[in-house]
Amino acid sequence: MTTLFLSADWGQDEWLAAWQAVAPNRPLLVHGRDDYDPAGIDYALTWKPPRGVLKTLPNLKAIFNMGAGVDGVIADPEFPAVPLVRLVDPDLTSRMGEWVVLQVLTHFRQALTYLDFQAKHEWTELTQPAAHSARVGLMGYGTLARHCAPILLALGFNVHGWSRSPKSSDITLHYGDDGLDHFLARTDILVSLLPLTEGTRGILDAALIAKLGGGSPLGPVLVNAGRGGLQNEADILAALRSGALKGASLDVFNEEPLPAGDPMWDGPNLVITPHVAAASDPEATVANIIRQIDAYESGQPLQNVVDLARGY
Ligand code: NDP
Ligand code: OXD
Repeated sequence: MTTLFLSADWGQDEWLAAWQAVAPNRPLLVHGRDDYDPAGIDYALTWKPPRGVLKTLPNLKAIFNMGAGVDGVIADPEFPAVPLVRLVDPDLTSRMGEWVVLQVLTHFRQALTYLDFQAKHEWTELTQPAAHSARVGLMGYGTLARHCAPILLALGFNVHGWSRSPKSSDITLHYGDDGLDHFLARTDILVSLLPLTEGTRGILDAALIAKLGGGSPLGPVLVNAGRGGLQNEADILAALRSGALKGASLDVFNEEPLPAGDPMWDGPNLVITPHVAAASDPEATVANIIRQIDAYESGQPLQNVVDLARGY
């Protein structure tokens, strides 16, 4: 059973080393490096695969994405009719929890202002509200957000969520287009963990920011680790400059890497990280994918298969 590594973006070396460590007996070939017979490829390992290549593999049984978000795979207009498995792994999930909590606390505990004071050698105490006075809204309440919720609750925040479909949950959950305004009006710190689909593209814009609750003196704040395509960057920058947003943390951008001359770099009270909120660890990811392949080959169904009609 041969697997093909297909990524236009992620360096192959650490992935090949991880594969060798975890599955030395399973052949892994690299598109663009190795000669291969397309008919001999059983599985593909993808991250933003070059367009048109997947459809040239006639005996492909499944595609395993090395990340959680699959927008970079299904963007291929010639995407073949085989199951696409997205990454759901405790290592990635827990990294996202760290990043989200770091950003929420950075803004809520006014860390940027204190760093600014420190740079000026200034000893000034700011009024600090208690966590229970702030409402954190998790936009997208899937694998990652469900991990973040109990951590934020344990810190004392009020936490609620928004998803596409109704579901039972320990926290108040709003859903669908009808539930969005209600959710936003009750949110001081908005954390976006949405996938990029036709239903979510550009959703984080001036109109949405205007609907965020203004109940907390430290809000509203926007945190986005979903995808850059969710956000209107000009709107976010304007909102930071006008004070309509008190702060923001963005891990993802419409264009990555964010160009050196982009005005976002100098946005006030804006934390920028270079799409590192929850990086896929090669060893953990490869071990996860090999477990899935083993189970699949022993007749069990694949887990975390993407619903292509929904787009996530
Ligand atoms: P899931 O598929 O588990 O969850 C997605 C959530 O978004 C679900 O709750 C879903 O609703 C909701 N959703 C989707 N479309 C809509 C919509 N139109 N309206 C309202 N809610 C919607 O994904 P994960 O939690 O695993 O990951 C989320 C995203 O995080 C990934 O797609 C990826 O883009 C991003 N990501 C970013 C990383 C980084 O390092 N920056 C790392 C990993 C992931 P429902 O529950 O009803 O289906
Ligand atoms: C992912 C990512 O989707 O790293 O896993 O963005």
